[in-house]
Amino acid sequence: MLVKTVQFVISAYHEKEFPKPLNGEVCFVGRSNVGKSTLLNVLFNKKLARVSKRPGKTRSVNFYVINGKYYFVDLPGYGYAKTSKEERLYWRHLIETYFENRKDKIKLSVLLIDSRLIPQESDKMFIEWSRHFRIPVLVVLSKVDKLSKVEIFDKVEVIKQQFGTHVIAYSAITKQGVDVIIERINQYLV
Ligand SMILES: Nc1nc2c(ncn2[C@@H]2O[C@H](COP(=O)(O)OP(=O)(O)O)[C@@H](O)[C@H]2O)c(=O)[nH]1
Ligand SMILES: [Mg+2]
Repeated sequence: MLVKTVQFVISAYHEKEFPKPLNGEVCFVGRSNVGKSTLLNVLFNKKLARVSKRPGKTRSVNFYVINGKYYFVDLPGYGYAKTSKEERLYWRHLIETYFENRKDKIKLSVLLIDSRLIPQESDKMFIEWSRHFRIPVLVVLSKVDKLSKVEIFDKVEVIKQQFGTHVIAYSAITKQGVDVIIERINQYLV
């Protein structure tokens, strides 16, 4: 079991509110509505993170303490079309500050990509950013319950070629891929 205990710590709207780093953090990113909060709840095995029907609602960096010693960090969704330029710049700033201040503590960033959408420029940017900070990236293709086996296979190949990364096909509904995600996070945390 990856998560034995979990406590919500803070929704930080400003970097000044970030809690002191712990010696091992995993961050979760992806455009809004990709299924990030849902994945966190699957990993927590309880409904702690807020799941919303409408995209673009989370602007905060949410910190959860796992097993009393690690942070799981829910970063704000990026690249949502209806947000203003100022907001997008502020998101970027928040994430960049989080990375810069804690790069030695962040063991893995989990990037979620919606299997029904074309990968975004912001997804690519995020992978390059992580590489710059030498943070390993785990790419998770979300909501694959909406796709056929062939479509999933094709999508995985497209992402592999575009981003040069391994991809895990995942669904919160069928639980496909959950064991692999947990296994990979475990590997990086120890
Ligand atoms: N079909 C399907 N829907 C999902 C899945 N994961 C999340 N959702 C739905 O997608 C919407 C956004 O989920 P949420 O976790 O709030 O996304 P976030 O904005 O990335 O945190 C909600 O309506 C979820 O119920 C999945 O694996 N399959
Ligand atoms: Mg969310």
